[in-house]
Amino acid sequence: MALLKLVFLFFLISFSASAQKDYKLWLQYNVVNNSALVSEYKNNLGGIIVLGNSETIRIAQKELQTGFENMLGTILEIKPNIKGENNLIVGSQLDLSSEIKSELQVDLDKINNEGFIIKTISLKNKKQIIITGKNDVAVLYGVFNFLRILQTNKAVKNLNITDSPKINLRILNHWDNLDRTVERGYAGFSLWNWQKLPGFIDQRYIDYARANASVGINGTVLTNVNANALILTPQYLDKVEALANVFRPYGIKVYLTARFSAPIEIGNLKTADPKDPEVINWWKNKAAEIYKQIPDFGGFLVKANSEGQPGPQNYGKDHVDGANMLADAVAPFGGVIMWRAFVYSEHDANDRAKQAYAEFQPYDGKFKKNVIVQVKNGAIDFQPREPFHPLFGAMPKTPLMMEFQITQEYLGFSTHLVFLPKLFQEVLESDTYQKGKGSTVAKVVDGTLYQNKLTGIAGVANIGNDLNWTGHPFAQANWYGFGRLAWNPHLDSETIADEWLRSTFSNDENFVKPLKNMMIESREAVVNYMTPLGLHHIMDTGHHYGPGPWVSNLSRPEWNPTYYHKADKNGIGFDRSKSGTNAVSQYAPEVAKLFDNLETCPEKDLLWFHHVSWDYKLKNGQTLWNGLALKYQGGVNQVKEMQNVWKKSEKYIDSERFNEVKMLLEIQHEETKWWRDACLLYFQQFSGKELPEAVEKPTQTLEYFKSLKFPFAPGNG
Ligand code: GCV
Repeated sequence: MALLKLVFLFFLISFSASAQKDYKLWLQYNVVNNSALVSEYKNNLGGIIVLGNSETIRIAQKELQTGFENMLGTILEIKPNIKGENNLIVGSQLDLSSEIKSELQVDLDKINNEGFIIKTISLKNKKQIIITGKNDVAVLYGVFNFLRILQTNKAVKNLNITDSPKINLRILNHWDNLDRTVERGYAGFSLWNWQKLPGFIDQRYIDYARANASVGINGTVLTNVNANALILTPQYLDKVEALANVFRPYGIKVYLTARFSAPIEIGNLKTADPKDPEVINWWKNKAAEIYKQIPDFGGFLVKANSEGQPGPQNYGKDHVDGANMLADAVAPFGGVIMWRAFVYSEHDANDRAKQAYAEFQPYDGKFKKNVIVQVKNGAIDFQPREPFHPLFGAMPKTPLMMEFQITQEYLGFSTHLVFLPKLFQEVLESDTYQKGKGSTVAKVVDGTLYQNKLTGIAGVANIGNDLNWTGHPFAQANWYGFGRLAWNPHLDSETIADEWLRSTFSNDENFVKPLKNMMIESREAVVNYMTPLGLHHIMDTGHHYGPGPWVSNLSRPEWNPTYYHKADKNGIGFDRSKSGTNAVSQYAPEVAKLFDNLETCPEKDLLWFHHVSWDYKLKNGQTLWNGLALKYQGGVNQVKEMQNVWKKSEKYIDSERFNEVKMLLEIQHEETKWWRDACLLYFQQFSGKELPEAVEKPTQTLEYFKSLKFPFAPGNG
C-alpha cells in the first residue's frame, strides 16, 4: 500500500511538473547548460538596480528575478543604487539619471513610445547594462527581450539594441461568447469566467497578460464579433473593468465588440439607425459610461451587415455612417473603431471574392480619423492559402488593419501542426504594387506606404482554458509568432520559429535545426493535403472540419464548396481572370496582369484564378490531374516526415509534451489521408483519370467519406 502511495505521489509530482511546462508557454526559462555562457552571463550581470515603483516596474523586476533564478540558478541581487560594475539598470527614461540619459540620447530619439533600448554603456568607467524606454511598459518589453536573449543563449557582452513596434494596435480578437463557448475555438472554453468576475481574478488572466506582454501584444478584444449586446450592460462592464485592471500593468488595453442593434436590445430604443439622434446619443452615453469605468478602454470592434449581423444597412445607411457614428462616440476619450470589411451578401450574385473590395474601396477617405478598417488577409476567409486581399494598398486615404486567424478554423483545428507565421509572412511580403514595386502588404499595415498614423493588426485568438492554452503544443508558436509579427511585420518566420523552439523546448542545435525545418515546411504541407494549387473552401459544412468538396446543397450559393472549385469534365478552378469574374482587376495593373495570365500566374494560386483542363500542363510537365494528385500525396508524405523528425526529438524534451505531439501527429497523418482520398475520389469523377502510381490507393470509398458526420465538432456553436 505504502509503495502504491509512493508511486502515485511520484506520478503526481512528475505529472504536474511537466504539465507546468505546457502551461509555461515560451517562458520556460530553462537552465542554461553551456558553462561558458553561464559564466558570461554571471560576469556581466552582477545585480539589478530598479528605477521607479509602478506595478509594471515591479512585474519587470519579478520577471528578471524569475528568469535569472531559473536559467542561472542564482538569485539576482537587487541593489538600491549603482555600486560597482556589471549591473543591470532597469527603468524608464523618466527615472534615469541625467548622466545615463545623455549617454542614451541618440537612442532615445530613435525609439517610439513603446520602443526600448538594451545597451551596455560605461558609467564612470564602469560597464553597466541599461534597459529603458519612454515609459514603464516599454521597459517591460525591453526586459522580456533581454530575457529572450538569455533564453535563446545569445551573448550579453556589449549589447546595443534599440527596437520599436512598427504597428500601434497589436490585438488579439477573441471570438468568445458570454456562455464561454468560443466560436472557432479548439482549446477548450473561454478564459473569461464571466460568472465569477469581477470578484474572482483567475491567475490565468495574469498569466495571459504576461504571455502577451512578452511578445508585445497590447490589446485584446474580449468578445466575439458575432456580438452579444449584454456585454455593454453595467453588470458586464463591471467584469470587463476587472479584467482591464489586471491587464493594464502589462500594457494591454481592453476592447469590446459592439452589437450594432444594442440601442434596441439593451437601450429600449426603437431603432439603431446611425443617423437617429437618440441612437447617436445612446452610443455617446454608453461610451462615456465605459470610459468612466475604464479610462484607457481601447474602443470597439464591429462586424456589421455581415453573415446576418445587424448594421447600418438595416436602416438604408452605409458602413461609413455606422463607423463614423461610433467613432464620434469614442473620439473624446481617444478610442478607436475597428470596422470589419468581411462582407459578402447572398443578394449579390458577384464572385464572393470581389464583394468586400467592391463595397469598401469607394469609401476610401470617408471614415473619421479614429476608424481603422479591419481586412482579412485574403478575400474569402482564412483559407490555408489565399492571395492577399485586394483592398490592401487600394485605400490610400484609409488606415487598414490586417486580420489574421490564429485559431485553425480551416487548418485542422488544434489537431494539426501548422506553423502559421509562414502563412502570415507570405501575405505580409506580397507586393501590392499600388505605389510601384515594393508596396508590400506589410508596408500598408505598418503605415509606411501611405504615412498612416493609425496602424493595426489583429489575430483571431487560438487560446482557451485548455491546460496548454492552445490545444496543440505547437499552436502556442502561432500565438507567439503572431505577437512577434505584430511587433515587426517584416520579421522572418524562420527567426520566429528559432526563438520559439529555443524558449519553449531546448537550445540544442540537434533539436532546433530539424524542428525548425519541420515547422517551416508544415504550412506548405497543409496546403498540399487540403487545398493544393489554389483550391479553396472545400471543407465540410458548418464546423469546417475535414473535406467536403461535394457539398452543394447549402442555401447560399457561396457557402458551397462546388461554388469554389467548379470541377467538371472540362477541368477545375474558379475563373477570376478577365474572361471570368475579372476579380483580377481589383489588383494593381502589374498584379492583375500577373494573375490574369496563365503563363505568369503563380501555380500556387492557379485554381484560385483559373479554370483549367485536367490535361493542362504544369511547369514541371505533369498534367494538372497528376500534379494535383501528387500534391495531395506530397502533403501526406510531408506529415509522415514530420512524424519521423518528431520521433528523433524525444531525448531533448519532456515526455509529456513529446507524447502529446506524437499522438497529435498520428491523428494529423490519418487526416491527411482522409483529405487526399476524399478529394481525389471526388475530383476523379470529373477527370475520369487514373491516379498516378506514386499516389497511394484510397483507404475508403467516396460514399464512406461523404457519410462522415461530426455533430459535436468544437467551435461551431
Ligand atoms: C465569427 C467565418 C467563420 C465565422 C466567423 C466569420 C467572421 O465565416 O466561419 O465563424 O464569425 O468568418 O470572421 O466573422
